[in-house]
Amino acid sequence: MTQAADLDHLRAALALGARNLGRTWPNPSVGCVIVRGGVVVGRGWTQGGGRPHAEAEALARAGEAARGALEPCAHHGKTPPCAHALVAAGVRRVVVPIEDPDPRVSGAGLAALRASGVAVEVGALAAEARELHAGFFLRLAEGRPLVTFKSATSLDGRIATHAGESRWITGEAARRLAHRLRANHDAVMVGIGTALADDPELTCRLPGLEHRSPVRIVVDRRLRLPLTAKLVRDAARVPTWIVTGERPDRARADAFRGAGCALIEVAGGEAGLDLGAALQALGAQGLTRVLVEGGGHLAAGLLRADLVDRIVLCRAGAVIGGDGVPAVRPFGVDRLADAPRFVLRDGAPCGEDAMEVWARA
Ligand code: AOF
Ligand code: ZN
Repeated sequence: MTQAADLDHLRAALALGARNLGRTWPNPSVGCVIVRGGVVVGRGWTQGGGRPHAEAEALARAGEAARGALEPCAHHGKTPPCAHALVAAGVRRVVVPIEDPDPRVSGAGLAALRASGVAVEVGALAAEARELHAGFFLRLAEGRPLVTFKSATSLDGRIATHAGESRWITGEAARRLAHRLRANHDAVMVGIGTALADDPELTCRLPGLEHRSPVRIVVDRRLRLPLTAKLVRDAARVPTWIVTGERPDRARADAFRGAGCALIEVAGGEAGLDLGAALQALGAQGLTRVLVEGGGHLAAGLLRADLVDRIVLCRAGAVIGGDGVPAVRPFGVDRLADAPRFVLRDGAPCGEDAMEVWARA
């Protein structure tokens, strides 16, 4: 029977797992707490690059009764499987919210534990765990990363005035939130329009979290990004991937590669790149969580193709009016029934602004 104390430990394990979101892809970021006589004797979470696993980390700090936050793996990868390690350590009872959907593990980790006489309980806090691992699950199920569109807008959904002035609509707290989001995503992606207009760095510049900058991706069908762009100039330090059309100009492609950028070629006609194919290609690279920071054309394309899973909005108490630049460009919604729908997951003040998190209905 899962008890109230188990739930507390599971919550702690989920919070430990959340620490390394954005750093473990293609692996999930798992947390594990080892409990002995009601006392936490070991805590662990998946390490950068996906290994060691959470259980191995927690066991290294030892204990006798375990509560983990995902089914312990059962396969032999680069490290021995966690299920065996838990048995060998004398763990008597394992509490996990969800089974691991990875076909190498699914059910086998729990079966291995049960076969060794370990009590196994599955299902508590399953919704929370599914949310934590939503990117990992989606990539396994559909081959693409979870897509979160983030925007900082006026009350009426504008990101700049008609004259192009955009700095700053929202305040300092919203900017910090944006950098935290960069830190817990595998990659941050913008369209070429934004890359040209803003010359962004797209790094995480929170004090102490500079090493958590994600992969930076520009969707640039015709390779219009200048080689002098900040994203290209420091591509050797922070990975920069350019999603472009098929058979790009050879010399230009070589110049980008020479500067340290990776090129990902996807199909697409005059209407633009096939964004579904682009996301499949990013999933094939191992990405599980992509943060889209705009601009309005990329957001519209993704929404039109029903490829946006979460929206994080920071709204400032300013009204710009209809001649301002919209966060989302037109994407051909004629009937309300065709509008992508989202449900509110979270909402809170963020400094002077308001923060909302929406999930695809
Ligand atoms: C766990 N604990 O902390 C994580 C797990 O490539 P490998 O050998 O590292 O294995 C990757 C798979 O292991 C991954 O697809 C997922 O099923 C599981 N991740 N399992 O017991 C962990 N990160
Ligand atoms: Zn493992």
